[in-house]
Amino acid sequence: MRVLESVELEQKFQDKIDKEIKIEPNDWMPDAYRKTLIRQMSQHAHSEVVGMLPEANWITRAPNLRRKAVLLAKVQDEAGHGLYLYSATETLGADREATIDDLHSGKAKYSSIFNYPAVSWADIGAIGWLVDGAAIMNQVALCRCSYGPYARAMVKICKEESFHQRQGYELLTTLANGSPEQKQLAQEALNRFWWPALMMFGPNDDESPNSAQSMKWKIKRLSNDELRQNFIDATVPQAELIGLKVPDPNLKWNEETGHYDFSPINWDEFWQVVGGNGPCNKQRVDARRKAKENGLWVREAAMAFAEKRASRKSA
Ligand code: FAQ
Repeated sequence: MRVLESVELEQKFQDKIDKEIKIEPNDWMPDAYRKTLIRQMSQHAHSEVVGMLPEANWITRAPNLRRKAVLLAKVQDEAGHGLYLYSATETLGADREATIDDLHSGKAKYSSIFNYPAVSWADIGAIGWLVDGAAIMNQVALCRCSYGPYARAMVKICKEESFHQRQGYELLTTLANGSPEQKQLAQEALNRFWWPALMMFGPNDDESPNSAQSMKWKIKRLSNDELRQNFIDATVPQAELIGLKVPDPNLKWNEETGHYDFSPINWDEFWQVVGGNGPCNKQRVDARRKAKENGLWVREAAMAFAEKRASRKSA
């Protein structure tokens, strides 16, 4: 009887998804749907927060006041994205503190890209152009995700990411049109970030264990490979427009498919980075752990204030 009930509930749930009706926090949902969303959304939140680190490192070294103000605003936006996403994850019953502890213990994943260092000012342009560009390609599809709070958070996030992508491209355009040394800096940044940006979309579809179910539940609308191809098709002409060369000898427009062909991705490198062995994994998690320790007095003071106010009200 109970098995029958759960089969019926699952069928009704899938019918809703098929009819494009959003799933809201108090609606019935299969445990596996809830778990998948908590996994993806918390990883996404962690990515936004860890993603602040490579860029924040350059705020004090921005070459002028305008660049500094823009970078500061961008990094603050990423913090805001992390907060929306942690809140959206809480609507599924996840405990925020436990989620963050998983990041700090090294248990939780976050995007592979943020384990690469930003070694020159041009890397700040490459991060905006390529990393935010790849993030938008993925997140525009997530605006149509079946889970309401995630889909709605994505709408605002995408608007801000568009500004980030443009500021990165504008920064690299300026360098590419500058002195030969500046152009070289821009080219080197593209060389460093191109392949890691392509890896952001995750493993190839036939190696992606979560994709089939996530597509059925309309959490994902486009596959990892489709999004990656769309990103390449959109980005290569942008590189050409500013006179930079994409570091792939096999990159070629294919008239028959209407897409660019490209070289195979180095998945060994990807799995090494995801497994904790990238150039900056340890540094990134240590920085977040330290930030939590340093903020302890603020949390304690806020709690003491809240308790005092509550006891005054009840007196
Ligand atoms: N890095 O079966 P799939 C940003 C893992 S936000 C690390 O294909 P799925 C903004 C995956 O978790 C960037 N791990 O997985 C910004 C899974 O492991 P699990 C973040 C990765 O979930 C810009 C395993 O591999 N965006 O950049 C990665 O169906 C600038 C098998 O993979 C999001 O998180 C990776 N790149 O598809 C901030 C978007 N790829 O969990 C600051 C939301 C895969 O089973 C500065 N997430 N893995 O142990 C998604 O759309 C999906 O989760 C994918 C992966 C597409 C990332």
